[in-house]
Amino acid sequence: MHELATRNALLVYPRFPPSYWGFQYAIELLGKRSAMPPLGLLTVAAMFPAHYRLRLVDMNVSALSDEDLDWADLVLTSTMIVQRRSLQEVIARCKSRGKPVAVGGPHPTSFADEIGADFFVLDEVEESLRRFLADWEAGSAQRTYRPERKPPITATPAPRLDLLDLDAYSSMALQFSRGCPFDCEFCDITKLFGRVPRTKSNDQVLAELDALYEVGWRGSVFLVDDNFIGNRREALRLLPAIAAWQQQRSYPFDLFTEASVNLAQHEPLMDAMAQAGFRMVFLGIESPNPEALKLTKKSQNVRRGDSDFLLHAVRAIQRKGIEVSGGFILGWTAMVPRSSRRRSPSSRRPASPGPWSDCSPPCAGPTSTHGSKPRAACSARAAATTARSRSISGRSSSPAC
Ligand code: B12
Ligand code: SF4
Repeated sequence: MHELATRNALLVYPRFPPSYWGFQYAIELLGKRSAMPPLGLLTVAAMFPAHYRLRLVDMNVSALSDEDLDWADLVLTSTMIVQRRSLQEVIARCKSRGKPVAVGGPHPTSFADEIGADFFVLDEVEESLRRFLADWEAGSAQRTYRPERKPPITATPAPRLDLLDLDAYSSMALQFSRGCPFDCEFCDITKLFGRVPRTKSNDQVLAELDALYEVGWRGSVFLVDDNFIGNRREALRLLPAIAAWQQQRSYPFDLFTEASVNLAQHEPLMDAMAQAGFRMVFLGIESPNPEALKLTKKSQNVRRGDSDFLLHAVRAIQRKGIEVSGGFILGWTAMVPRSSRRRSPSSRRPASPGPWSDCSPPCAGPTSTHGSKPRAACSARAAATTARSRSISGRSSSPAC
C-alpha cells in the first residue's frame, strides 16, 4: 500500500473586534489572552486523517505570522459573523502568498456569498470533511461542500486539546448537544443546527472531561450548548454521570451553560445541575415586555397569569445555588405598537436585589443587519466566566436561550 504524502494544514481563528463579548479588557485583568478556545476548529482538527500535520493559530491569542502561512499547504478558518473583517485580512494574506483557503463555521454557513475564499466547507462537517480533503489532495475539490443531513454527534471526536496553549484561556469549552426545540425569531441556532437537539453519549462527555483533567485544566468549563435543556430527558441522563465524575475528583470544574428560561419549572433538572457542579447558567431573558417576547416567538418567556414570570424563574434558579446571567436585546420596544408598550411590574420594582431593565433604546446592540431578521447575536453566552455577575443585570444585548 503506498503512503500518502504528508500535508500541512494551518487552522486559523480570526480576531474578534473589541466588544463586550470579546472580553478583551476583562481578560487582561485575569492574565489571560482569550476567554475560550475555538472549539469548532479543535473538533475539526480531530477529524483529519493521520497524514496531516496540523498547526492552530488563534489570532486572539497570538499573531498569524508569514512563517505560518509559508508552512501551510492548506489554510482553514472558522468564523462567526463578528470575525468577518479579520477573516477578509487572512484571506487576502493567503492569496498574496498563493495559499488556498477553506472556510467553515457559522459565518460562512450563513453568508458564503460575501466571502472570497477558495473552498466552502459548510454546516457541520463530521460527514463531509474527509470528502473535501480527499478531493483537494486529488486536485478536484469543488467550491462548496454541504452535508446531506445534520450528523448525529455521537460520532463527533473529542477536540484536539494538544494544539492549544491552555494558559492563554480563562475557560475551556465542551459541547454536549446541538440544536434547540424553540424557534426564537432573532436566533440563528435552529437554522444552523435544527430544532431536534442531538446529544453526545455520557461516555463521550466524560471522556472530554477526563481529557481536560489529564492536561491539568482546573476551573471554568463552558458547556457550549445552544440550549442545554433542549432535550430535558437527555440532560437528565447525563447530569448524574457528571455529578459522580466531579465528586470523585472533588469538583475540579466550575461548569456553566446556556438554557431556556423554562429550566426554572423543572426542579429535578435544576437539582441535578447543581449537583453536577453548574455554577452559572445564561438565560436569554431578552426583555420583560411580554408583547415583544410574543412578537419574536419567545413565548417560553411568558406565562399567562404571572406577569412576573421571568423574575420568579430567575429566583427559582438562584435558590438552587446557580448564578444567573442574562441576555437582553436593545431596541425591542420599538417593535411593539405604542399602545401596548409598558414596563413589566418586575422591571419597575426598585428594591429588587437582581435588578434588570427593559433595555429599550433604539437598537444599539451588537446586531447584524444581514438578512431580514433583527439578528442580535449569540446567546450572550459565557459572559460569566469573566464578568461573573452575582445576580442578573441588564447588560448590552444578545439573545440566546
Ligand atoms: C461558544 C460560543 C461563543 C463564545 C466564543 C468562544 C470562542 N472562542 O469560540 C463566546 C461566548 C465568546 C461567543 C461570543 C459571541 N457569539 Co457565539 N457562540 C458560541 C456557541 C454557543 C458555541 C460555539 C462552539 O464552540 N460550538 C461547538 C463546535 C464544535 O461547533 P461549531 O463551531 O459549529 O463547529 C462545527 C461546524 O460549524 C464546523 N466548523 C466550524 N468551524 C469550521 C472550520 C472549518 C474549516 C470547517 C471545515 C468546519 C468548521 O465543524 C464543526 C463540527 O461540525 C455558538 C452556538 C453553536 N452551537 O455553535 C454561538 C455562535 C457561534 N455565536 C454567535 C454570535 C453571534 C456571537 C456574538 C457575536 C454574540 C454577541 N452578541 O456579541 C459573540 C461574538 C464574540 C465577540 N463579540 O467578539 C452566533 C454566530 C452566528 C453566525 N451565523 O455567525 C452563534 C452561532 C449563536 C447564535 N445564536 O446564532 N460565542
Ligand atoms: S434564543 Fe435560545 S431558546 Fe431561542 S431558539 Fe435560540 S437557542 Fe433556542
